[in-house]
Amino acid sequence: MEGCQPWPDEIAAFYREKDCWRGETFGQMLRVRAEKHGNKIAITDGGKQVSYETLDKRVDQLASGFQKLGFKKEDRVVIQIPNTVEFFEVCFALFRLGVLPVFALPSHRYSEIQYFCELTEAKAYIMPENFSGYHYHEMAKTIQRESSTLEHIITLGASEELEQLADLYLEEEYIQPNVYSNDIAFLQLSGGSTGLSKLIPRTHDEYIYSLRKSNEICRMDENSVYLAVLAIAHNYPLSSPGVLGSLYAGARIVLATRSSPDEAFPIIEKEKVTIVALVPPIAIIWLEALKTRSNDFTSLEIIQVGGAHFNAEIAKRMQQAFGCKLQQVYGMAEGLVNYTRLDDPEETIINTQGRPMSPYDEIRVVDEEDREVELGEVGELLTRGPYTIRGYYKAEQHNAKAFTLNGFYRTGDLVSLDEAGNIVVEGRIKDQINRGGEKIAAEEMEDHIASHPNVFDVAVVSMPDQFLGERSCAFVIPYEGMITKVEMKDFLIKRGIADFKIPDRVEIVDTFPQTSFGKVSKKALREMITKKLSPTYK
Ligand code: J2J
Repeated sequence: MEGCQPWPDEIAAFYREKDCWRGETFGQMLRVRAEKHGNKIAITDGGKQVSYETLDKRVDQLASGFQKLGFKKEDRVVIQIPNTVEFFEVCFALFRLGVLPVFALPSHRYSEIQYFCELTEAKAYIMPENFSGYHYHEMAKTIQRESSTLEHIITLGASEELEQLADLYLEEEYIQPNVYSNDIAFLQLSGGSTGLSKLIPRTHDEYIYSLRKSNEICRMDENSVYLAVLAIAHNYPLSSPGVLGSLYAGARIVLATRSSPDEAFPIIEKEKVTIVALVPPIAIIWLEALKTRSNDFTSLEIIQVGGAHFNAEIAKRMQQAFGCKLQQVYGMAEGLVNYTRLDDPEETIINTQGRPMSPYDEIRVVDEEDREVELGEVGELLTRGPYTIRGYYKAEQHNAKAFTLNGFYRTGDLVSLDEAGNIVVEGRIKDQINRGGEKIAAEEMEDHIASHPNVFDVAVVSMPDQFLGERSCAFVIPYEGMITKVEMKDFLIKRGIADFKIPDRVEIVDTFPQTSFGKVSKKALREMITKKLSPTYK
């Protein structure tokens, strides 16, 4: 497909020969599950229960409606759908037509959605009427007015002006195009480090392989009940093993839209949840909340924690407090996912981020000259394998830097390996802030902030935070006087930027410290703000 790097033939042949890629597609996978599991419940969404059979049928009805709108194979559709049944109906309807969903997050706003629509030349944008206090319709209309490709704006809610998803479930037959397992199934978002998020093309073959391996490691089967509290468009709750792994296993998904103990704990008890995926800040809240609750957690077998650094002391307490297995997950939307195994020694589960899920994952830990470092030493992690991309979507120039000549993805993460091959994430070289699992590309925010009329120069860095691990701090050199955090926030909200990216702190300075090459020293800026925040952080 245009803009996507094809897998080299001999490598694709190798992964097929090794039975990693089995020729399955998502559309067909759901059909097979529906035939097998019939009226077994696939998704519980509040009071709503949807069986495998019903899901499959609704997906066909929607595919018929989408085809009638003119959606064709290889079209792109930006979807911004919270944790609801519609997420699955829309995704699988698009999969069956060979149309690519682009997975925006509910927290994205004008600037992100507009960019995804423009970059992918999206034919449609599907969003809720409102979610978490935000109304999406006005933003959608503005984006459509400015776009030359967006033919359809489809709301999950009610509207007289916009098309309504509810009207698109048609009983009519539709023509199912040939969708092949090596076709691109969707575009996932990268956390981003240089400029705006890059888009990640994933094929049916490789993504389904990652689900199968995840299921094996997490022992997912028909009896599993997966609770989704994180936004399921994100790669981690989507695929590690996440909601798609659950469907692959014939398990049941329970959807929640909030991760608070008030919402999640009673659900775990009532629905007899067996596995849940968390990011570290939520794990901390759950651990604290346990002190004052008496919910029954006996069904819970695995709590996964991933997406950002997880403190070892808290990991230890977590495992004891919930009386179930803790699993650390270190993954990336670009591919490679590492898990601690359920039968690993406690030391490994607490102190490491696990090891690659596939025997065909290749990892190298290298120094600045791409030379492998000694075992136990820290270096950048490079990886390639049966479910790690070979290039971003429409990003040739960036790809030349983000991948080695022989196809290894440069993760930008600093790691060390132990003797058993477990990875410990030690830091990163990419210019990104990991705010409790939500990724912020420093450069993207710098570009936004630099457009403020009173900003002469800006540098965005991470600062330590006990709860989120990191927060973002913008060092600003103004033309004159001051810029307050409130002023900055108002300015950025008006530009339409996801809330989590807005700097948590603004520091006004006269100059930036420089490296010996005359570049802004972000290391020195991080040290400055860390020192200022002491005595909490030494
Ligand atoms: C430290 N840093 C981590 C961890 C990710 C499973 C789990 C997570 C993601 C994800 C994912 C970390 N400790 N346990 O896609 O399928 C940081 C690293 C990594 C980046 C990727 C999955 N787990 N990270 O978080 O694409 O810096 O995917 O390169 O959002 O998050 O972010 P993302």
